[in-house]
Amino acid sequence: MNRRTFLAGAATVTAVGVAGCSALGGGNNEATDYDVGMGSAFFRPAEIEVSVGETVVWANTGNRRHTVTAYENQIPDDADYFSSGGFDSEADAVDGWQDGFGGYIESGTTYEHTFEIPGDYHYYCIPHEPEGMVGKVVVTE
Ligand SMILES: [Cu+2]
Repeated sequence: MNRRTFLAGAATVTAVGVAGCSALGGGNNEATDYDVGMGSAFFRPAEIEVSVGETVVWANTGNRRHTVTAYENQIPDDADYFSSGGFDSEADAVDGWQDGFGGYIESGTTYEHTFEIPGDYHYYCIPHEPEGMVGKVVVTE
C-alpha cells in the first residue's frame, strides 16, 4: 500500500499512531518511526495519503530547523488548522517563527497531527518554502 503501511510493518517499535512520544524515548533524540521525513529543504514523501482518523508523524531527519505549517486556505473548509507549535492560524505561525523560531521541529524530533476531515491538505516549511519545501496530505474516507 503506501509508505505508512510499509514503515509500520518494518519497524520493531509500536504502531505509528502512538510513536510520537512513547516509542521514540526522551534521550535518544533520533526519530525512528515516522511517515514524512524532513531534509535540507524537502518533505519526503512530499505527498502522503492516509485515511480519516489516522495520524501523520513528521520527523526532522535533517540538521536544519523546519516547520510543518498548513496553508490556511488550502485545507478542507471544515478542518482544524494545524501547524507545528500548535498555532491557531497561518498568520500566527508565521509571526511565531519570525519571533524566535516558534514552532520549529528540532532535528531528531517529531510533530504529529490527526486528520479527521477528508480532503487535500497543503502545507509548507516556513523558512524553506522559497526553496520549494512544500507537502501535501490526502485524507480519504
Ligand atoms: Cu524547512
